[in-house]
Amino acid sequence: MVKLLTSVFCALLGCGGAAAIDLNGLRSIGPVASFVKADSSVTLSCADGSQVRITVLAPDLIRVRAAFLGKLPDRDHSWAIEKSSWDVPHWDLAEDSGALRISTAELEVVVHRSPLQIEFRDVKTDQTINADQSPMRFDPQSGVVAAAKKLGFDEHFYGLGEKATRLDKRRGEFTMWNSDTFGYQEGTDPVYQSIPFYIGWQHGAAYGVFFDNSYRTHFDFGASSQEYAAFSAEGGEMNYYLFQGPSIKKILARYADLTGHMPMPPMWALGNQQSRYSYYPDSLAEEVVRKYRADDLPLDVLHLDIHFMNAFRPFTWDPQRFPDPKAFTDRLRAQGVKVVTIVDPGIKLQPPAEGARDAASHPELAPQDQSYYVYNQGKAQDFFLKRKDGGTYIARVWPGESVFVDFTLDRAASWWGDLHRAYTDNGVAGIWNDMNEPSDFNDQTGKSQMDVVTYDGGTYSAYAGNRNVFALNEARATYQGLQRLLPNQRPYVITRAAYAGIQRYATMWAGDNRSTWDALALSLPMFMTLGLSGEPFVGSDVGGFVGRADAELLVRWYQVGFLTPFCRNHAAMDSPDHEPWRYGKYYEDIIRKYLKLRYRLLPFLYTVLEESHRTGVPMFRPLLLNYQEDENTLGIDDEFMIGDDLLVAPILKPNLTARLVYLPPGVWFDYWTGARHEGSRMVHVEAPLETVPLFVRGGSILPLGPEQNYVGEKPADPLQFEIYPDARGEASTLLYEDDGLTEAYRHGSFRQTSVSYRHTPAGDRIDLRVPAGEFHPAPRDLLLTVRPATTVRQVLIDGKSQGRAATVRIKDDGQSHRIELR
Ligand code: MIG
Repeated sequence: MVKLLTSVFCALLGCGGAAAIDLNGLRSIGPVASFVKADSSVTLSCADGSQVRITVLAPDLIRVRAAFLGKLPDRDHSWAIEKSSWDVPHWDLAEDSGALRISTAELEVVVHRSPLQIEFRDVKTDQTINADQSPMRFDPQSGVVAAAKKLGFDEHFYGLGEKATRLDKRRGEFTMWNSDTFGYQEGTDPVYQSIPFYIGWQHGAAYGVFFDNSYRTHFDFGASSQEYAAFSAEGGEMNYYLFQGPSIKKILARYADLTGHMPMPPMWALGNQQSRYSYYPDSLAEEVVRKYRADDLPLDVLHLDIHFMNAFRPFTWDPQRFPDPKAFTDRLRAQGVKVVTIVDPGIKLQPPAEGARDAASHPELAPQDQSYYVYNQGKAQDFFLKRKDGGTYIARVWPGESVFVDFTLDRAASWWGDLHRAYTDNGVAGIWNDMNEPSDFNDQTGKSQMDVVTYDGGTYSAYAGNRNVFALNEARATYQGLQRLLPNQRPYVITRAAYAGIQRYATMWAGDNRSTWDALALSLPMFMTLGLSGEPFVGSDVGGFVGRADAELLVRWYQVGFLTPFCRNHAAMDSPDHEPWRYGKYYEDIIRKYLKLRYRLLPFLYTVLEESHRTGVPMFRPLLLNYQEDENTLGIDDEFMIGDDLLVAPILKPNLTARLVYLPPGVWFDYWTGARHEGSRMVHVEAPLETVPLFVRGGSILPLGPEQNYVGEKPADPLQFEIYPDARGEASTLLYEDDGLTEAYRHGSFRQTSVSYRHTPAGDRIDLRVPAGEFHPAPRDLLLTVRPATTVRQVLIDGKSQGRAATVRIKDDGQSHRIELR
């Protein structure tokens, strides 16, 4: 009975993780006995034979790596790390009897010799940022490693990637173990992804810790003690990076340097997307698109879920449901709609029938029941994961008994990438990676897979350290395959599971959420937290996956979704339909209004997307990220910001038509009414079902394009700039544009348009500067309007009078111009 109750409880709350590691049962590393200084590091030898290496990577980035009771291994490899060689910055080493002191321009690392405790200090403020509460610990039997840091009385914690909890993680306890958590809800832990990176905040200053260990890890932010925050792993190395802020944006930029920047996705990835489990046959899928177009609803992408495959065999098409996939995708493309297909990692275990052969060309369209080319090829080349005893690891997923590819094997990874020809040859534009925790119906805990080994650079390393990087390596293989198959096109990959570094290859969606108000509310802190963990392109199923969304919930969901990077309506097989039109015209009209606004905002959204690519700072942000010195923002996770300029305070409960909105310091404008508000206070805002409270930051200039029903349907002509002055009467923007599709942006083919505005006693002045970059948009007009005033004024362009107008219209001729309004 107890067992039954526990398992019901766990099914509801998801007790995928073992209980947190008890630090008291662990042994402490010995004191420092001697040390050796090298070019960028200091290696400590401890009295117990342990070794610790402290490496200076940048003035604000230090790596700590420890081996217990022995020397550090020569092999130093992590799938998460993009940049492993750094230009050594200037640093100094000083020592006294008590400690070694490593100092850079920003940090001092004090290594107390006995006991060995590491303390990081900000050299500018002379404050301790982060300090060991006790020496690093380990268990020689089990392989557990752990570190405990002093917990600040006012310390708050953010990050850890995909976590089904609120924004501020202080006093929380979390596990990383990629898990298929259907219908998860607040408190379920772990979920699909493992991003062992967090940010600590205290008195306005932040630091970051990336515990790069892909075993099952645990984080305890003061849940079990008032005295420490701890991180531990059930194996692998004690290996972490300390990032000095104090700005969170600076930490995220460094984290992106270390683990990789998100490449620009195609611009149409920002378009509206539609899915369900599953649309088939082809005629029904086309009916969905026809309905979108007939109802004047924007749509860029249609997703095909597992029923499009031939009996769930990856890299095939069902010959009855999709007899001519190329013609099908062509017809959709003619309407501006791209097709994304799901790819599951489970390859059906299907030895060929006697004498059966695979088709020489387009095997993906062949019947497969006698012979399945993917299984045959993988088997022949020995690409499937095995157990220690040499037997193939056989899982159970949609096709029945299935095998998984060892993505750490380069040849297997490139074979996997090339298999996507089955889709790209048939006009598929993007790939959706599901079930890649990997999910195995036989055992979702991973316990019965512990003897699975992975090639991993010839080490044949254990599953325990590889499960969490399975999806990362699958995404890498997929991304690189798409690069080869669609040369000079930006790959578009969506993943469910992940490890740190995933942003280099894939965008994400948050798996099997529920069609509930709680799930909608939970999605906000989840997106913010992902953004604070290096994943800028996020979203979850609009309307919710599991269960039934009613019309009100669906509308409110779109009032969040219309500004999430990934905006896709999706539903489970047994969930009622909830496409935008399913509840009638009244609701559909509201949804259309938000989808249209998303497309009008594309110039703005794309500019913020490029900022994410370049700087690692996410699109979807907690207020905290933009206002980290304002303590009022520490726990706000029912409002969000897109970039620096838009603030959204959605309605997250039924039957509510008004709410309180906290506005951070500065000036804010109600997007709908133009009303001006002073910040640093709560305002009460009306929010009937038609309206989501939406504010524009004073000081910003919002670029807007035309309404369109898919990306690229119309040129951005006229391109409109709405000017929202700050308290000093100033505003500015730097619009980013490129071709939206190819890699040319990496080589200078982009355009940055700078617009700035100043209010003076003599009148208003707007400056357009000569744009930077080599991308040249088609000829177009620019419209400039100062909000909220719409009064007609005398307009002068470069000193010449243009008559009177409320909106300035000017040719975008690539020259600089001075505009005066009097
Ligand atoms: O739950 O492919 O999260 O989006 O529709 C079954 C079928 C497996 C899980 C994904 C979901 C998808 C579904 N998949």
